[in-house]
Amino acid sequence: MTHQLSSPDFHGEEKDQVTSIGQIKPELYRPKGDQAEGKLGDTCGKISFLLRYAFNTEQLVVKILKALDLPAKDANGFSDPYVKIYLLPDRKKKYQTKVHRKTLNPVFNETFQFGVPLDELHSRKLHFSVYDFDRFSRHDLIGQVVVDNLLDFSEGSGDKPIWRDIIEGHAEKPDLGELNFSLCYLPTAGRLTVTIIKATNLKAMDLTGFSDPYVKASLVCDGRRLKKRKTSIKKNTLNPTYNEALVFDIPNENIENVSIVIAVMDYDCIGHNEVIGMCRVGSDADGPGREHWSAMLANPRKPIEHWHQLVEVRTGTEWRCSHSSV
Ligand SMILES: [Ca+2]
Ligand SMILES: [Ca+2]
Repeated sequence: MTHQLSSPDFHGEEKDQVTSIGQIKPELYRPKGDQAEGKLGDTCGKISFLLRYAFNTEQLVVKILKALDLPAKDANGFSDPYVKIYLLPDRKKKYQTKVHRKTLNPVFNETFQFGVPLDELHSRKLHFSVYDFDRFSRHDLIGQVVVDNLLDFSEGSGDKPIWRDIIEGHAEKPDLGELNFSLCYLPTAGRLTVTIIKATNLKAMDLTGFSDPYVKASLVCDGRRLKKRKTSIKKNTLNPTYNEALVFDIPNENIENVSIVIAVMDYDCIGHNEVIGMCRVGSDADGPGREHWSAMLANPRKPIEHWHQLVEVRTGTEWRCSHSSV
């Protein structure tokens, strides 16, 4: 069966065939296998911080001071360390320090505050994850520290540095962030509106500890990118809000045969913009991407909103729409 391609977005644009996703080098995204890994549970350096509880404002105030004797994660014999900090069990709210280039003994001196009522303090845990920043691959987890008994610390004046051994942790799933967007399809007009709402907890791509994210959506059919649309760029943030509509013309007879690849990109004024993470929606997408698409088709003319976990860039066949004969 052939599909009539009558709509403007179906006139494939040759210049779109080589996209910035195509230009990134997939070999740079492979996990590094050449590092001598220690055993899980080994210590790998120390970290020091100050901790105090501000009773009047019910804030736990954490100042990350420095780390010592971190392991080298890069071939140059150094790491580019930074620290992420959460107050468990809440993993949504997290902070991170700036990245310190080429050092095993970084001095952070950054202060973060978590709002937590006094009567909850005993049940919360402070969680530090030390990472090695890499521009072109997954950031390596160096190790972690968990601090409990926060109530005990709250009674001190908070001016005495606390030292903890950093324990080598499990390599987590890459933490690229989540994207919230809605899909709305008008069957008669043949119009798909992708409204990019916001993203949270994006991976930091810049040494500032932030990224300059924008979102690029591409209409894909039969492995070909037919059209792409972009949001504006939000500078220096890991939690951008867009509320921007990206509109594609897709005739009703083609809607089952296309997918939308959505990439969250980091803008850079020098060099290539890099992909932070991506997701895909369509009839042949993976679980959440397919469910979102089905919900859109089942509810014509209604915006259907979903959160999507961003995944690493993939190349090749996954982007094809398998049953198109275009
Ligand atoms: Ca590095
Ligand atoms: Ca950037």
